[in-house]
Amino acid sequence: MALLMRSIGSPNWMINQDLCGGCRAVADKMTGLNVTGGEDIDETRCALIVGRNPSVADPVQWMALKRAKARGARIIVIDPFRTPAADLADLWLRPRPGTDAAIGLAMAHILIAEDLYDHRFTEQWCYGFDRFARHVSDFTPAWAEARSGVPAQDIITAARLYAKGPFCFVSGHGIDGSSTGVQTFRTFFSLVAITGNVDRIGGNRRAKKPEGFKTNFDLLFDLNYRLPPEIEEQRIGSKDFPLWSGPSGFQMACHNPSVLTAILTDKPYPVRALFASGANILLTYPDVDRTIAAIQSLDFFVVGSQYMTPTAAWADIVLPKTTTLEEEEVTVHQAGPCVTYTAPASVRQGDQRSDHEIAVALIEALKDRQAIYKDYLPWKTQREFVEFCVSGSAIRLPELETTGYATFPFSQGNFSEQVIATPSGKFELYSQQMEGAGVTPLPIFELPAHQLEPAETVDEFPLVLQTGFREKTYHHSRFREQAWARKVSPDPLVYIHPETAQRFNVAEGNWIKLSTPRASGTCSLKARITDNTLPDVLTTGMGWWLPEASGPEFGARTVNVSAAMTYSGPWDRASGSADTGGMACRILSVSANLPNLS
Ligand SMILES: Nc1nc2c(c(=O)[nH]1)N[C@H]1C(S)=C(S)[C@@H](COP(=O)(O)OP(=O)(O)OC[C@H]3O[C@@H](n4cnc5c(=O)[nH]c(N)nc54)[C@H](O)[C@@H]3O)O[C@H]1N2
Ligand SMILES: Nc1nc2c(c(=O)[nH]1)N[C@H]1C(S)=C(S)[C@@H](COP(=O)(O)OP(=O)(O)OC[C@H]3O[C@@H](n4cnc5c(=O)[nH]c(N)nc54)[C@H](O)[C@@H]3O)O[C@H]1N2
Ligand SMILES: [Mo]
Repeated sequence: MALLMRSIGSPNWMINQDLCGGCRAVADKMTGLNVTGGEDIDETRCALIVGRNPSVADPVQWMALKRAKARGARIIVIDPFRTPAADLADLWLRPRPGTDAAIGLAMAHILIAEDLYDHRFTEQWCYGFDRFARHVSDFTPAWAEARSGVPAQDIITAARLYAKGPFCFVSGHGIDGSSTGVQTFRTFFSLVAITGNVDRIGGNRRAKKPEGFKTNFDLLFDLNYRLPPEIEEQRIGSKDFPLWSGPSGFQMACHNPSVLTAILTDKPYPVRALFASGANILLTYPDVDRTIAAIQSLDFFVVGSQYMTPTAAWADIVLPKTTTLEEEEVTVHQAGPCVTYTAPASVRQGDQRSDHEIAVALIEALKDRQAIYKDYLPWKTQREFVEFCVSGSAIRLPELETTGYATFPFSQGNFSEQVIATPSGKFELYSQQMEGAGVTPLPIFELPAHQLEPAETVDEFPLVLQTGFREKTYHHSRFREQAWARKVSPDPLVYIHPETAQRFNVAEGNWIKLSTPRASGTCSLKARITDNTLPDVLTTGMGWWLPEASGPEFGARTVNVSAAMTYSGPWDRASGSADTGGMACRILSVSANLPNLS
């Protein structure tokens, strides 16, 4: 999709990573760690799980964690919600939403104050340790307790457990998709770095791949497939979020909320057409009203999807797409680590095409109209592309097809051969690239959105909203049209603490209508009363719509939590991410039944 956009000369490719793993990815790159996905849980002695609900979100990781626990590894969980992982944990820290960075900094404080860090590793491989050590000397566990609500003694215990190592950091969306996410991730990545748990057995492995293998992600940066810098500089978001959108940014993608603004205001320049594929943006971008307004104002809107979603319902043209079950793919898995081959598992029916085929056919059609800047998609079929990915490596596709996976020679701790991609060539506790982009170079604690509100707003919006809590039944907005899934999980739930329920006269099964500051819409969710969630914290999922309701909205403005959220800031200074949790919120009304759909 990115190469299709480049082929028509547009630098404006959007991806929903700003709301997903974008904060982690930026922090990972800025520190040079490059460890995302490389948790060596099977060999670890201590796993620190922060903002992750693995029993739902990642069953393979969950099985590894249970195995680790069974062989005596320690599990520490940081999560405001009581998840199965919290029940499994030896130590469960329960912070107020969005305050994790305070805990990370205080753990670093203890590791340094009690001399529990790795001297040799920090001297040889970390940049800015002295500045970092001075910086964290103020952030005592008592300071962190005041911000997070987690007892200082528990933070000290966590730091000491962790120091025993080998230790591995397992993270999730609970601290990502947030306006403070990059700094929060940096505090925890600092722990990984100063204890030397990088590329060590039982630690966090750096991303590796077979020699010569090319990934989709490599192509984004490959100079053979790049637009000229003067075009890339015009990417929307490039100026405000250079680390994300700029020509030397990490993601090579737009700042999505600013694209919506461009559609609505023509600033910084008009955007008149949009092609949405593999994303259900009406439901998964915050502020459903505004997304609809933007879509409605476009001259041309195309959606690629395998079924009619609320996003597709607004399109001028819907292109019927295959699902991954009908496509083939090769992927590098850092968790293995290995390369896997996925064969099409079901036969195509009817007239449908993959994204690759759609892109190739569009480029051909546009060539006839002289509308192609340069053809950046030389692989005419998915197969040719898969062959290209493996061609430079020792892996042979026919063999890979038979075995399904291939391991590759892999060494850990090879720091001098596998260079660390930072200006200093070391893991940067003090990030020079962030400094260059005008972002605080040392990890800091930033107030979460709900604590940034002025007192009057807090009076009006006394609760905190957490969204995106995953369910086994669904994948984001998918499967609501499947009868079996709706039977298992029929309603959009919101978890509410018994005390909060009493305070707002909410009974089990009532429908709560809620809103947040600066959002234009509201959302109605069905109450489930439980002390799994903290008092005053409402926890809910995401992606809800009702295929049985009337289109084109299918209940998107009624039961989808994004309708009650804003995409207009605050934004993370480095990644541009908006908040999917930690917002102030209020209960507008409580009723026995779901209010009328709109
Ligand atoms: N079945 C299923 N699996 C999925 C998905 C799906 O939709 N369905 N989606 C996939 C995708 S794309 C993603 S990104 C992942 C997401 O899955 P995870 O990474 O597990 O993220 P979440 O489920 O959003 O939240 C994880 C935990 O973070 C906690 N949390 C919320 N706020 C905070 C906070 O301020 N601090 C801390 N420490 N914790 C907090 C929540 O209580 C929750 O227990 O799941 C993937 N797997
Ligand atoms: N409020 C709130 N919003 C969030 C989040 C949150 O926690 N809270 N989480 C964010 C996160 S982490 C993520 S990852 C995003 C997810 O956001 P999206 O990616 O928009 O979510 P999906 O529902 O998975 O939409 C995928 C769409 O792709 C199409 N599709 C489905 N399966 C296939 C397939 O096999 N092949 C192809 N080619 N297309 C397919 C369908 O049209 C489907 O609707 O949402 C983000 N938005
Ligand atoms: Mo995600």
